[in-house]
Amino acid sequence: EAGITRPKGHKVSFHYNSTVEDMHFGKTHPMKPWRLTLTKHLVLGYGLQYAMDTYEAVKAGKDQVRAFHDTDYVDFLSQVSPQTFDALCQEPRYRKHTPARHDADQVILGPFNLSTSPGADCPVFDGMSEYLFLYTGATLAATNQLTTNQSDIAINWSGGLHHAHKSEASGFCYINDIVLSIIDMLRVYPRVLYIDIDVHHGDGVEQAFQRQPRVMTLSYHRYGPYDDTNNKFFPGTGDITDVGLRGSIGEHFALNVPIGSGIDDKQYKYLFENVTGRAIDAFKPSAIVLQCGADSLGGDRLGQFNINIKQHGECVNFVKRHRLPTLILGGGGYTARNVARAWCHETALATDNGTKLSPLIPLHLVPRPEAFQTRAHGDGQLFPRFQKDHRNECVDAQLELQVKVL
Ligand code: ZLS
Ligand code: CA
Ligand code: ZN
Repeated sequence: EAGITRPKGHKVSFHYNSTVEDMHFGKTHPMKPWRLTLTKHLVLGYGLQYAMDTYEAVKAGKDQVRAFHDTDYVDFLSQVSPQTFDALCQEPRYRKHTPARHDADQVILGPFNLSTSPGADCPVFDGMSEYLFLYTGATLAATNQLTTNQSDIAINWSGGLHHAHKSEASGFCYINDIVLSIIDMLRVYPRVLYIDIDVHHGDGVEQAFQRQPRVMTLSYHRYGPYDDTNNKFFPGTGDITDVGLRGSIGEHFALNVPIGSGIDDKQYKYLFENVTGRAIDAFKPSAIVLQCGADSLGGDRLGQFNINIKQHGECVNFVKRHRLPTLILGGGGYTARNVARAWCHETALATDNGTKLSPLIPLHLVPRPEAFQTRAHGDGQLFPRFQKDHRNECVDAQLELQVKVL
């Protein structure tokens, strides 16, 4: 069986910082950053680092985040922790952002839709500030690789947080790294197409560019009431009639594909390839941002679709065939072992190694601790830190994959 090779006609970069793995949104919270540990270990276990350039991400600067977000919100995010939250909320400049309100579950919310309650979508947790600025830094570094022509495809599985608004966290998203990336891209590319295959509507990105005809947003998502209550599937927007701000020059530069529960591979493929293909033909993007939320997979803890890793990856392949500068981001994904399988597979597809992932993990490629030392960038080097605590889980995921993947 052929080993992992570097892709022939294009260059791929991979942006990551293992610090994000240590974060915990809370015991019962569905967002588990350790899914990124599993992903990293599968990627390294298969030797995919040799097919691309891996870069250790650094934190984004506050000034960079202000390109989209409100100054007060950025300052708050950069200072907040479970320890500082209450005192910060008392500061006069933040009080105007703190209307007395609660969420649909009667959880009390602080400023910017943040809360220290474990029952909140957007909790304040230890190390949160570092986590937010790191995933954003990774996306901006990946974007820079593309805009400076140093990579053709750039990957950040820790990014893709599509619900965050200008001055409000929403749906597990605090900083909208996607919007920040597209703002950077617009300095170089005439037109950017944003495609979102997360099971949720990419509302934050759509809203940010609702008046911008140089950005087309296209989201595929579960839409509609999902049980016998009146509750809508989060965030409740993204109807087919939603096409960008009416009367503005951005009208018709947003596309939405609302979908019922249980969609299968064949149906998804039909929708994705027809709509995306026609959007690309009509809009003629200069670059593409693809949000690969893995909660559209069957068996996801929050999602309600029924698509397999194979079809999820076919979306990546379809986009890749257009040979445009492409930023590949993560997003949702709440059944961690499947998230890791999907994103490792999609890393392989991006590097033209899609047919080479044997379901039998080559054991000599399981990363050894000494392999995790920092080396100079640019020659398929490995990540510098080894998370001892996570090692067993990761090996477990690899063993499980021998049986199930593809
Ligand atoms: O796209 O449905 C909601 C909003 C609520 C119900 C949940 N409560 C906590 C707040 C009010 C109406 N929120 C969704 C957000 C989904 C975000 C998806 C992000 C992305 O994949 C991109 C990363 C939601 N669905 C499920 C939950 N929240 C949820 C489930 C279980 C829990 C535990 C922790 C917290 C409270 C109990 C929570 C949220
Ligand atoms: Ca979506
Ligand atoms: Zn989602």
